[in-house]
Amino acid sequence: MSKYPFHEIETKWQRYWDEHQSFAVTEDPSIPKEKRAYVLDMFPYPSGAGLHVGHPEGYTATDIYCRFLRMNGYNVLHPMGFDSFGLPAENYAIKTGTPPRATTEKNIENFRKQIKSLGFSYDWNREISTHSSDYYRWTQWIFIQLFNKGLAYESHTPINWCEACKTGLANEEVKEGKCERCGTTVVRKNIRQWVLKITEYADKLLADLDSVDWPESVKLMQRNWIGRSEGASVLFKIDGSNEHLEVYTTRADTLFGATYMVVAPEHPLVAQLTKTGQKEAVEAYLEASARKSDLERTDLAKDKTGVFSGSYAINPVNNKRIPIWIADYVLISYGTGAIMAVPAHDTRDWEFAKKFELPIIEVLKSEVDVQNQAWTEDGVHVNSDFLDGLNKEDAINAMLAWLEKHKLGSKAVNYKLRDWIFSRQRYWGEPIPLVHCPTCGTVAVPEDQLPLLLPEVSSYEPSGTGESPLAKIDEWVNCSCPVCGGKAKRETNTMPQWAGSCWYYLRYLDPNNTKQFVSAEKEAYWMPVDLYVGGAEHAVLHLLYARFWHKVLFDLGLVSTPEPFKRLINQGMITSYAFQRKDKSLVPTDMVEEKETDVFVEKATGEVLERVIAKMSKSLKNVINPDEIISEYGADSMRMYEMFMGPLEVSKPWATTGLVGVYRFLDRIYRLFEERVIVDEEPSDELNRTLHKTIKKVTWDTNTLNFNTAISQMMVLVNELYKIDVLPKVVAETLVKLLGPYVPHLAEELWERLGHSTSLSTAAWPQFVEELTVDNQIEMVFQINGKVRSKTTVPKGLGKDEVLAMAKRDEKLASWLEGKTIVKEIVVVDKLVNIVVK
Ligand code: ANZ
Ligand code: ZN
Repeated sequence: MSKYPFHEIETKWQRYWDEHQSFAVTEDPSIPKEKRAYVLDMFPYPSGAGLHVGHPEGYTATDIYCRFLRMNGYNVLHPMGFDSFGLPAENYAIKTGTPPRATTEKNIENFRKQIKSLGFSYDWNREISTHSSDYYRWTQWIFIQLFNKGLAYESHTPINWCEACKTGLANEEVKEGKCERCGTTVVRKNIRQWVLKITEYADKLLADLDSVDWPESVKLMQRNWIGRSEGASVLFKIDGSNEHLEVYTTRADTLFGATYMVVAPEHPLVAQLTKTGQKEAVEAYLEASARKSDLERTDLAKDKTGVFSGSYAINPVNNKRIPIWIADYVLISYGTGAIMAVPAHDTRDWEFAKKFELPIIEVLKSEVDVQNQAWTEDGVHVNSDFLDGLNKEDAINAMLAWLEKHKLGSKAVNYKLRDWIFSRQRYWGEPIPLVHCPTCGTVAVPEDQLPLLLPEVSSYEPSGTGESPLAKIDEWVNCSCPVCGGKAKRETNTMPQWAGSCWYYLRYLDPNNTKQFVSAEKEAYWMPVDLYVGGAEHAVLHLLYARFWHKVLFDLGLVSTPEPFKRLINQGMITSYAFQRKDKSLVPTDMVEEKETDVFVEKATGEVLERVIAKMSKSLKNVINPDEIISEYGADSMRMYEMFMGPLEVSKPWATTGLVGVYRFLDRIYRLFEERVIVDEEPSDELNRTLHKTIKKVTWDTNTLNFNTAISQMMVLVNELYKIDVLPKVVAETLVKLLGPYVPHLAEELWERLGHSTSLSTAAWPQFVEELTVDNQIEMVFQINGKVRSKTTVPKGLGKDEVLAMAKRDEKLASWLEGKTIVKEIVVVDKLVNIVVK
């Protein structure tokens, strides 16, 4: 068996593409807009661990699509770069003293080499790294545009703080109360920070989701994160004072059931509401709740806590005096930070009322006793005066009208979305280009002084006090004010890692422009991104932040489309098999033995283990290293296997046996071309049909990113070719073209061997003839008295008389008809003829 020399082939063609700049792309004005495509991958963070198998999955998918589009006459932009600011390099610097720049650049080298070893058709002339000053100069410039537009402001409200990372975090970076990066429980800390007014774009961010072709799940996550809520703001007079307490409610219809009020511990009126006798209790309570995270405070399972303020409010609809409590299940950051509590119809209020023995009044006819449990569904209103008899929706409208008439309330809209906490108290990020001047206030660094370089430091340790390591460098911090020239100090916070990825897709369009972040012509030539592929974990982080910046740039007239990414696809996760004991604990793969097919036992104990699907992890020793796979089976096998595993969007377990199967398939193709004589002849009718069916299916499936089924069809064709001894040239060439996007190295090699001197990547995609792709021959069944007596193949759509005549001429039927009388003739077109005889 001849060995398939993938190693030489792959090295040869990677060098060829590099030398010939095969995938460098320019803005050719003669190509119309609909024949241009911008296909984007989520760029990687160059971690020390190198590429993992998840990266090539998305990258292969986009690469196949790009190569396919090029062969179909498209001008394709397909760039790659590195998201190279970020905490891991900095944490490594703290541990080892290696500067983050050195680590990052070494990692980038490695990543680039690994990515190149997979033969992706990137235009490497456009490579960018977010940590390079040529790049972050423009990240800083965009920040200044936001600052000048009033979209960046300094804030002192408590923020999420990770004690381990020693930095503030955005709400989006807090997952179930923990730091998204390190898992430490997030606490609240009062530090000065820079915040971006993403909330100003809440409505646009929500509305424009309807205009993009994205997975519904991602749109839903963004909608929920933005969390638009429609309700009413209602004013409650504070008894014995001229002040009002304003609440936000989605259930104005339940006002007659509001039996108490609650304000958040941070509410500005707390001090004023607290009566002398309650002072000590309130202060103790405020202190205790300050130590809790939002999650602990709002967790439904947690016991409700609170303290009475000593004050009362007047319920505007019935003038009843109701107590005002302070409780931390009400968040200061939502609505007005105060609520009217309706314990009969809200679970949290009900729990609170039970605990503190507050009255519970039913205002919707309930199917339960509201003294025993809250009724949160709809019902006819009761105990509600002018609302009695109305359902929820009508009652809300009636109450709103009443409130507006009496000037006690109005319609209101609220969002869950909070402004984006944008500053980090860390070293390895873009310095925020602002200067604090005692005379002029906070001013932006002038454009001609950008980039504001990140200074070299000797210690990367964050202070933990809320200042970045930059604060320790006096020569850097002390500067002169760009406005008045007086002594001033630089802002020492840095930007979060998300900043660089908010606009990188724009820099690829014009990576070397020293005058602008992107030229208007190039932006208009390519944008928006036609296809964006990446992991689902970015649904509300990167993808929301990038949309926000893009919309700001759009409003400034700096980009031409309101949305950056027209179509988005989330690749599924590549998981792995793991082995589980009866007690559900997992056994590292190297301690497992396959006794017989699909029977796995733990080596040490002999316990039979169940094979389950799990995330790849170091501890389970089931991490697949792409470098090893490539060196053992080749990049083409790796590419094709990852596409053959299943639909792009679903998560699927890695199985090396599957990879070997794909490798064998490629080996079979290689040998086919080695062993078969290739002749300039027309293929047989049958082969020609298989060929055209294959072209049709591969074209369709590649265009719709259904790569796994396209590969299956190519396998069908190759099997057919193994049945014949000589290979018609047109069939051989077509097969190579179809393989081109999938296994570009092998395909280029075979293309060259077929006598071509130019790269396959510029060849035209094969076309199919529709008639040849439909089955024209069908099997016709001939029956006598309902019993099948003969079969024959006939052209599809043959008329009744013709098939009947054929049946009567059929030799096998002759003996059954002889001497009989035909009483009936039944013909079902394209199916059967039944002759009834006596
Ligand atoms: C009275 C009421 C009666 C409510 C009822 C609900 C059910 P969404 O839909 O998420 O916007 N609320 C308002 N501000 C709050 C805050 N800062 N912290 C905690 N809860 C707050 O939720 C709006 C509802 O959440 C509001 O409507 C309010 O309770 C509560 F049968 O008012 B409702
Ligand atoms: Zn000044």
